[in-house]
Amino acid sequence: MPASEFAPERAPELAPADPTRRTALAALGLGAAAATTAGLTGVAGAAVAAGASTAGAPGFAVLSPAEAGWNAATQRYELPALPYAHDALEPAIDAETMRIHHGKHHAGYIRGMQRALDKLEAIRAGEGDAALVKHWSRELSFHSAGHFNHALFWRVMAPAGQGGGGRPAGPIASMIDRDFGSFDAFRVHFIAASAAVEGSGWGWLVLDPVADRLMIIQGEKQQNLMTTGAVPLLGLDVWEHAYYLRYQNRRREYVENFFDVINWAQVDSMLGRMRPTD
Ligand code: MN3
Repeated sequence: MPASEFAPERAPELAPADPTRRTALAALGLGAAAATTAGLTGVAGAAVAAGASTAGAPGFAVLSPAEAGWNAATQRYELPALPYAHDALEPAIDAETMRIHHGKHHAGYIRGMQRALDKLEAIRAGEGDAALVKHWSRELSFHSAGHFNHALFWRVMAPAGQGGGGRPAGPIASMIDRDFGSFDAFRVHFIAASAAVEGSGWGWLVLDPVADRLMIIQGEKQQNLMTTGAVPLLGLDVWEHAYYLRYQNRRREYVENFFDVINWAQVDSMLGRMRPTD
């Protein structure tokens, strides 16, 4: 496809963009396609608040811009700081794993996401290789989902006994009881689903906002299998880089110990952002 098709004559009219729109599109990373593919990119699409003006808008407010590392001044994503020390989740998750996972892996997803955004922008401007749109689009999908997945992951954990572990309270507890039968039944199901992800991926507790119902699903890689429209509320990274230093091949043990550090108040808060009438 010739580059000119990526630089339609009317494009300059959109450039000055109202900042809200620009922020929303940038936050979603996928421009106009984002609205229909938010669920597919997953967490990438659904997890980020698309600018302050849309607070409370269904589907786009699980993470605040600050939680997602969005710098409105530079219009770029940055690595959000961990809300606790590297060793704060011991013994469930060791400090060295946290240091590498956050400082290297998560940072790498953000670099990959920004690189893809920059490359696609260049192609739209006629400066890049238009034949690589598919490549950079795949890169964007993978890395942006990787970024948002991790931004959410850090937030849904807290040190054991200091916000982490125990049982949920509030609306999230009521919904878990309603949709899974009991917290214990939910726990067994979530552990089984997370432990059984094929290869690298995630265990997810998501809200189906249409049925207003919770579901447990699996994600492969960063975004494959993400259900359309699903709003992520609780995610567990089961890539080997998330647990191998401490657990080696014992993924199930890691998944079980994750329950010692789940920050249920945060999960309940995110549910509330998506169901503001509660
Ligand atoms: Mn990871």
